[in-house]
Amino acid sequence: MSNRNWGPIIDMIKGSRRVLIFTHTNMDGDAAGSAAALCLVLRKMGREAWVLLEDKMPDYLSFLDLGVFCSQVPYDQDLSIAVDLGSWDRLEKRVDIFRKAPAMLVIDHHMPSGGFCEPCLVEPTASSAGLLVFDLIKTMDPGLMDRDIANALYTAILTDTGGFKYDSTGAESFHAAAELVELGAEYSKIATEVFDNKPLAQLKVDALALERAEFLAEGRIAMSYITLADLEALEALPEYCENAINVMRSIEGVEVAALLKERKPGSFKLSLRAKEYADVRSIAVQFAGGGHLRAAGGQIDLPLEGACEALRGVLDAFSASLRENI
Ligand SMILES: [Mn+2]
Repeated sequence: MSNRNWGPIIDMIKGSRRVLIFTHTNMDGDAAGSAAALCLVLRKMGREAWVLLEDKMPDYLSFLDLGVFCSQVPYDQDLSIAVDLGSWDRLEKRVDIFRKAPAMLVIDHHMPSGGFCEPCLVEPTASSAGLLVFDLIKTMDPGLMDRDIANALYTAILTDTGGFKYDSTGAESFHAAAELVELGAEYSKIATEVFDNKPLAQLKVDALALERAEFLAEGRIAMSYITLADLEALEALPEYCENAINVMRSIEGVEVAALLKERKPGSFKLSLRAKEYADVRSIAVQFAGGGHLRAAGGQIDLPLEGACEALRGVLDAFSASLRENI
C-alpha cells in the first residue's frame, strides 16, 4: 500500500473527462515515460487524454511514441496535469493552455519552485516522476497496468536513476522495476535504445567538452562549454549536449561537473552534476536556477568569456566546501 496521499488526485482524475498532460520541454526519459504512461492509463479509464508537446521528441525516445503525444491542442480540457515539470517556466508557451483548465494538478519529484497548484504531489526524494506515476496507478487500479505502460514507466525510472546508479534510486525503484519487468517491461531492449544508441555527432560533442575541460580545486571540479558554433561545426542538435555533463562527471577524481551550453547567442544554459556528496543546487541558485542536490541547472546571460568567468568565480568559492582528495 502506498503511503502517499493520492486521494485528492485520484478524485480529480475520476471527475475528469478530457485531460491534457504536460511535461517539461527538452524531454528526457522520465518526462516522456511518465507522461505517456499516465496518458495510456487515463485512456484505459475511458477518459480522453493527450500529452501536449511543444518541441520534438528526441530520437532515442521515439519508441515511447505510443500515439499519446500531440503538438496541437486537441480540445478544451477539463483537467490539466503536469508531470515531471520541474518549474512553471518549463511549460514555456503552453503555460496559458495549462492554466485555462478549470482543474489542475501536479505530480513531480523536483523541488517546488513556488506557485504550485492544488492538489499536487511533489516528492523531491522520489527517484523519478515515473516512480510516482507507478505508485499512483497501483493505488488507483493495478489492473490497468499493461506492457506498454510498463515499458514507459520502466524507461522513466531507468533514465532518471542513471541506470539505477544515483543515490536517489532507493529500494522502491528496484521493487518497481522488478514489478514492471513482471508486467512485461522489455528491460534489455529499453537499455539498448536509451544508452547504446547515440548519434555519432553526440559522442563528438562529448569529446569536445572533455577536450576543453578546465579543472579546478585540484581536479575535483571540471567545467567546460559548448557553443552554437560548435554544434554547427559538428552538425549536432542542441539536445546532443545532454550527455556531456555525465561524461565529465565520470572522470576519476571529479566530484562536480559544470557545463555551459549556448542556447541563444550570449545566453548559456548551465548544467551541474555532483558525483557523491556535493550540493550543486547551491551553485545553481546563484545562476537563477535550481534542481536536485546532485543534478541542477541555471542560466547565464553573458558572452562566452564572461559566462566562463562568472562560473569559474562561483566554482572557486564553492571548492572550499569540497572534501580533501583522499
Ligand atoms: Mn524526472
